[in-house]
Amino acid sequence: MDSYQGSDKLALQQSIVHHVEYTLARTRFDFSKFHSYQALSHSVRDRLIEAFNDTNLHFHQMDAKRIYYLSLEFLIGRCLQNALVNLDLEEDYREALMDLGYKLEELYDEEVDPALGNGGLGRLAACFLDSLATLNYPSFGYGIRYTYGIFKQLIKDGYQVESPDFWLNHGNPWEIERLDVQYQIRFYGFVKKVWDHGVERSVWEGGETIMARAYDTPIPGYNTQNTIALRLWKSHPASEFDFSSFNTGDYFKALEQRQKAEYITSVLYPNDSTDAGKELRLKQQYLLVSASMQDIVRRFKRRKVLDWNAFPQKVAVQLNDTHPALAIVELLRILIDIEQLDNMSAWQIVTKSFNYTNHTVLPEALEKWGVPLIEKLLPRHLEIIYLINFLFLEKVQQKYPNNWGKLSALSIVEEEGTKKVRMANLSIVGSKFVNGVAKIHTELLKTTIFKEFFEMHPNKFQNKTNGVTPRRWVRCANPALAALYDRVLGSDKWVLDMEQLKQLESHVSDPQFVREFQMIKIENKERFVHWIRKTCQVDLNVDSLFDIQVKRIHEYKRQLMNILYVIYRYLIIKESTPEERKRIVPRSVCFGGKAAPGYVNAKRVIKLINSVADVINNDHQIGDLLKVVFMPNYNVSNAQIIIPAAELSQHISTAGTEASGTSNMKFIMNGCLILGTLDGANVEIDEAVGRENIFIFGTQVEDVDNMKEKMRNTDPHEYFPQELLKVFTEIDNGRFGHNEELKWIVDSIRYKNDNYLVGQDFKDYIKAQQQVDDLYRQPNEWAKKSIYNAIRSYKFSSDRTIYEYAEDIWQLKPIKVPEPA
Ligand code: 26Y
Repeated sequence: MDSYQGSDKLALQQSIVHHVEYTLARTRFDFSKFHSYQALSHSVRDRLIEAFNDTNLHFHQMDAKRIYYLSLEFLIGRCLQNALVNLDLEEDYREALMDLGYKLEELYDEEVDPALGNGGLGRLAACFLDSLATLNYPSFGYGIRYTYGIFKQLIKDGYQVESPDFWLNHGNPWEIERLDVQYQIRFYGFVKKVWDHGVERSVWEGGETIMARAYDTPIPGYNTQNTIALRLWKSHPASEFDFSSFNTGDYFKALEQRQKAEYITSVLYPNDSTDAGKELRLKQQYLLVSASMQDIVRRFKRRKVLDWNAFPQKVAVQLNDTHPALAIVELLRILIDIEQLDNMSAWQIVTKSFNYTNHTVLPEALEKWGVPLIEKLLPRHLEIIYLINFLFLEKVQQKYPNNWGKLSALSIVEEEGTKKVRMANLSIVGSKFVNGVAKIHTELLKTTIFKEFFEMHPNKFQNKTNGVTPRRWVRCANPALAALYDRVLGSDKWVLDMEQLKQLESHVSDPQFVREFQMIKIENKERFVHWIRKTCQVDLNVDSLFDIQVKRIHEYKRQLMNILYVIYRYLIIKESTPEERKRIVPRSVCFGGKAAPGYVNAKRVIKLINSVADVINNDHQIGDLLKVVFMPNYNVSNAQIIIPAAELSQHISTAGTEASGTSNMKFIMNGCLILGTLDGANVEIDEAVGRENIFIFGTQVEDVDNMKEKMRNTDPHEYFPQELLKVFTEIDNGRFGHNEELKWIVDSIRYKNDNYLVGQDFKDYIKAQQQVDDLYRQPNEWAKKSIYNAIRSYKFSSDRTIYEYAEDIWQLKPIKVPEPA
């Protein structure tokens, strides 16, 4: 891409050397690898900022409608390579650095991985930003600049140990601190009613105020000047000092107050399923929505004429789950209390501007905040929530007179026990459109948790199947595959239009093409082996089948079923005759993922995996036939090494529990076969790649309730198949260590409820695993099927997803920023 500063080799070298001297204050003869990374990043940052400024100015001049993606999480991963690839400067910088004695790839590893998210939801937000920028949609991401991202996972003695992720320790060249963009945020206090020209008005006063300050990370699109902002808020003390403490002479107390303000955005909550319900988390949510809505309103008010009715034509807000749902209430408060609109006009504007994406049907993950907490922290917001609920329940009453069942299901306020605000109900009522993240998930929303809402407003509900960006997940993570595509397709246009991969269908019968594809997989496997040796001190055999399950550890995702099967496989090998051994397909089974710190069963699964790995990897009889690895600290950067090396990846949640899954999409894009259940996006992957190119097993969603019923009514000895009982016995007998916890995790399905149907699905899982082995014995057939996965993955580009959001939900058209002259 063109730059005002030039992008020839000499200009790039000069800019790097300039930053060594003037940004880092080093001499040009004395700088380390890390310094080179820093100087390089600053040089790239300069080019990003040019495009960023052009973009902001152009959107302003065009009075563009913008989409604002509000999310408590953005898992963007490393920025340097992504920026170079999107700006098309990777080759130029590689050469420029070579002369200075550095290898670009080595500098990539110097960057910390910003990990401001838990998992799928946060990573989805990051892929969406890449697509929004690439497709030239005027847009902003709004989130929180946590001082500590998701914890670093260490494994000690087989157990997960959490350590803080202070990612800003070495500075962050990718952000721009905006000292001039700050908003006041209030907590606690009281609501005063005042009469103003015969109208009663509410004034929220008192309590504590702090400031939210903006930090912008420019997000470049691929092959376009368009560069959008990820605007993250950090809490700061209000500039006024706490004079009361100060005057009473309590200087330290006054300073302490200031420090408390910074605490609000200090840490990301590491839960991704059970709601923490903590006051600090509510403060984080409110800080994000208040700062963002103030920023959006300020931008809207900069238009030439102030016409509030035009607001929905200029603003579309997307709520990434219910976490930022208070934005609905905050915008109402701003419109009613500050801009002095009447209630009904304000409500009309709000309900035309918001949309809500749901990411789960699991009841324990649905957010509810106790009324007493909201009343204390946000007294005016509670009043407004009651107002919204009143207006809405009036409509319900009109439509279904005296139907108490409907009223209690639809109400925003849950009356049983301590009163609670149901954030999903608030989000649905306040939104124009509500969407699920995969076909099966959206159908479940309509027929289960949001049934009553769907019956009342069928047109509010849409499906938007998730997607992932091919820039990071193919072009950056798998450069060799990208190069093959470039060469065979004659250009890099596929990066922007994944449907071009269809043209490769005919090449599957070309042995040369298949061979090249296989070679790329082998090289990626070698890179992975090297990385595993370094990080886990385990030697993997490159010729073994690389079988991978990486995702947050959860009972519903059934990592337990995977490791129990590994034990079963181990026992088979142990019992096999020399003749049988020859036919056994060598496997390397790799797990990765974090458990929420308070999730006891998830942590025990990690311990079980490590205990099993210890025994199997050190059993000399087994050798290369089976290896088990738990890869610590699964994150975006190591996903970029793991995924391209995978041959089989497991997505084996109980049907109806995984909303979509997104790594399944990354794996197929990299030519990996899926072993999975008909759950989440697997259902659509199955349709896209064809049943002959995927391993599907397990109970289907419509049978899950019956199977659970059966499980509850059957004696464990009859319910669990022999193959699994045998595995239980080995664990009981201490084959993997005499550790009570291993027994407890087994007991959690054996004597409690096997709610996720591990026992029910185990036999079918074994069968599917045998099909995997059978296919792997025919390398050519395996390769062809993996190619079909890669070239039929185009539907799962986040470009397709974002285009659908823009057309069906946001009514948004692209605006391309002109290239510099
Ligand atoms: C309320 C709080 C504790 C909370 C925080 C984070 C609750 C949930 C989450 C994160 C949820 C999440 O990551 N969900 C995943 O979203 C992906 C993107 O849509 C889906 O692919 C995936 O199936 C879903 O589990």
